[in-house]
Amino acid sequence: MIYSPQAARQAAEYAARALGFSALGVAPADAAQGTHLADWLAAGMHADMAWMERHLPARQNPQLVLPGVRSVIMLTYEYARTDAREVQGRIARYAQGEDYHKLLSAKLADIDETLQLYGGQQRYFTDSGPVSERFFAARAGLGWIGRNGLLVRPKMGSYCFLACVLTTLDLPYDTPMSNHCGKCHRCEQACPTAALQNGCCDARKCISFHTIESKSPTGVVLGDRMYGCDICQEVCPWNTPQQETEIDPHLLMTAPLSRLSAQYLRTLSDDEFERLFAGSPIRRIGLRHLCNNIQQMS
Ligand code: B12
Repeated sequence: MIYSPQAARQAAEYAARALGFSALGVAPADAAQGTHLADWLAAGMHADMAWMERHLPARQNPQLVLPGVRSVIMLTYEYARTDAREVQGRIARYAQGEDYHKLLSAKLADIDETLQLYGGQQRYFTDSGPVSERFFAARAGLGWIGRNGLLVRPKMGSYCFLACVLTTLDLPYDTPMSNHCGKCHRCEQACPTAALQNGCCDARKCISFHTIESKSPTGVVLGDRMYGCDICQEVCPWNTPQQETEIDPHLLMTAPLSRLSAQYLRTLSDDEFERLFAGSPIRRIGLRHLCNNIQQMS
């Protein structure tokens, strides 16, 4: 089938906007990633996330994920910028509402269908596949990789999910933008466990890792963080919103959860936990891990 690359890209853009994504950019699938990820793994900074190691070849070569891939479409989706918790025990903003994997996958399926009309074959992920999403988002011109390791956007900051659609279509690419962190080191200085160094996040020290991914209590002092951590984003000057943003209501916290203190959550039965966290990303870690986190809070 003959298609115009511009028309296919435009169709993807229309779909993305209609589905609530805040931006779309395109990177060449063969963009050179350098040795950053391999170095990070060699230094053991992935802690016990063995899956990161297993997927190294695919992460470095999208051809192994989708043979014939030519373009990587990167998308951003906004989540809440404010902390909805009114009581002790903080929850990372990205996890305040429904699980984004499910929410965004349905939208990505829609973009896939749109591109099929142009003869493309696609695979799509949001934090669910062996694709270096930050790397491709930066390469697709959506922002730069900040000292906190996150994709930072000039007007919108870093509070967003990334999602990707790998496609066999050869779409027009975007130009990367320059890094605007300048001399600011606030994120590195504010991280209570010194997890950030030289633009690298050492998961072994990161509170987010310890409260979400780690399989056992780790002895890291979590402060008031019960699930995830946003400290390196809260102090980032680019997160002072310069643009009004509408947040998908599915990603906002329910009233009961905003009011239940960490100490109360520790007393939940298995059934109560399942009901309160149904559909939430927090459900994945289970009640025991949540209780361990609460115990480790200072
Ligand atoms: C593993 C992982 C984690 C781990 C490890 C963190 C880490 N920094 O890697 C843990 C559990 C700790 C974690 C925590 C968080 N995560 Co996380 N995580 C991931 C995951 C699955 C893989 C990231 C990865 O590959 N890490 C390895 C490092 C080495 O790779 P990298 O930092 O992405 O760097 C790549 C490029 O940026 C580039 N690069 C970076 N710096 C440099 C410098 C040079 C010189 C060069 C050449 C290249 C280069 O090279 C690397 C390889 O391509 C991604 C989803 C995905 N599939 O990509 C989400 C993802 C990165 N996480 C995300 C989020 C939201 C978070 C948290 C904010 C959650 C929270 N509030 O608790 C924290 C933030 C912690 C932090 N400051 O990084 C979002 C980021 C959105 C954004 N705006 O950037 C992602 C993209 C998920 C998503 N789809 O939305 N995460």
